[in-house]
Amino acid sequence: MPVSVAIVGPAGSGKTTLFNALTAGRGADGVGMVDVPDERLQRLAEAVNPKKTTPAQVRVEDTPPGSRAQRVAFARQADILVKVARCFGPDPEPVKELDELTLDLVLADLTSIEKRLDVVGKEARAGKKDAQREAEVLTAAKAHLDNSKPLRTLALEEDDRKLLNSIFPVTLKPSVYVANVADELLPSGGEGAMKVMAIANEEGAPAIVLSARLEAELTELDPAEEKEMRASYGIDESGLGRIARAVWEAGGLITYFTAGEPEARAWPCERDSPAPQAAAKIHTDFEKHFIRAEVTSVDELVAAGSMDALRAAGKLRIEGRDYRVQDGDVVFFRVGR
Ligand SMILES: Nc1nc2c(ncn2[C@@H]2O[C@H](COP(=O)(O)OP(=O)(O)O)[C@@H](O)[C@H]2O)c(=O)[nH]1
Ligand SMILES: [Mg+2]
Repeated sequence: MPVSVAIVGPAGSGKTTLFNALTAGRGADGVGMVDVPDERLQRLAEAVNPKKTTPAQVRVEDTPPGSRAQRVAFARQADILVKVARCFGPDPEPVKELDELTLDLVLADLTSIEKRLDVVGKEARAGKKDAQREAEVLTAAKAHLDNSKPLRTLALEEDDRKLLNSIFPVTLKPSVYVANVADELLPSGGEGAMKVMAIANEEGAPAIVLSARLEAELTELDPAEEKEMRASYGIDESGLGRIARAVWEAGGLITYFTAGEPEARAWPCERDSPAPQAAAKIHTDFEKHFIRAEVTSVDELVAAGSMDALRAAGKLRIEGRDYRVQDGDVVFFRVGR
């Protein structure tokens, strides 16, 4: 399953424009699969010369028109939220508009928590095992939401956080903030962008400054023109590249690679995943049948030219099931059957 990203935010903030920029106009009905640019995969492919090169993908969705409830439901089905704030045009009010967005999401979680607390509260009073702790966590979460704060900013132990999963909390989702600014304010973005970054900082969420309209226009140029145009605005990386990195950071993801003759491929994976779990990204059976991982780095593989050459030289690290796969690892999984 690819990582799924929902573009959310107030009306007129540039969500659809950003969607078109990210999908280079190839999305349909507000949904698009987007290849994540990664120079490491390119270098690997040049060295290994595989038949096929497969980048990591994200599924990007634009908020469909609809009621507030529908917009919340839309946000709820995504893994990661990209929150777009309007910092261009007349009288931008990014703080007010982002607060309103947060409030919509907070109210949705509050409603779910109240319903759940009704049930769990009764169970706790009846002495049902585990209900006591869940009721406590829900009560703390409710108090936090009552203060208009997203659950993201409530300090919770991992086990307690899991207890909240039953309500599918939308304010617990990782977020990336996008300050959508007028292109004359690039690259810094000016006052509006500063305010958006301050909001992001408070939540420990990454923030990006861009002009969605400029990004959309840039997708229509050939690479050389695009690069030159970007440079004239003082930007050295595409909006897509920057958003992808922010999504990885917010979502706690890393990328590892496989590089064989048939295919060189980038695999998104949760940070700190043990090797068998990382292997399951390739095939679910790989987790159960995991034997060992043979590991190197992109640079070493590029220098050697192939996994086989490194193996023959005894330069592949052998790692067991406790190994945590790292960002940038190139891995060959040995699996049994
Ligand atoms: N100046 C400027 N206008 C933009 C930018 N991004 C979007 N817009 C304009 O803002 C309006 C609303 O954009 P849209 O993407 O439809 O917003 P949505 O309602 O959030 O989907 C459109 O007229 C866009 O052309 C931008 O970066 N700069
Ligand atoms: Mg729109």
